[in-house]
Amino acid sequence: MMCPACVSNVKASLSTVNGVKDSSIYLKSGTAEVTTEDSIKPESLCDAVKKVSYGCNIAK
Ligand SMILES: [Cu+2]
Repeated sequence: MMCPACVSNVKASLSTVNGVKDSSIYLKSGTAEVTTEDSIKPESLCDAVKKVSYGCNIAK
């Protein structure tokens, strides 16, 4: 993630995942904090991010 456009791309892709309630993207650190329902696996979030061509690592 390099610019605000990337941030909105990632945020938009996360919001397409069923069960995602909210997300905050931090451009400086290149990280995202996502609030989801308990049934959502981090992998599903990464898949969504990768679909829009960004890298993804699960931080937990
Ligand atoms: Cu960008």
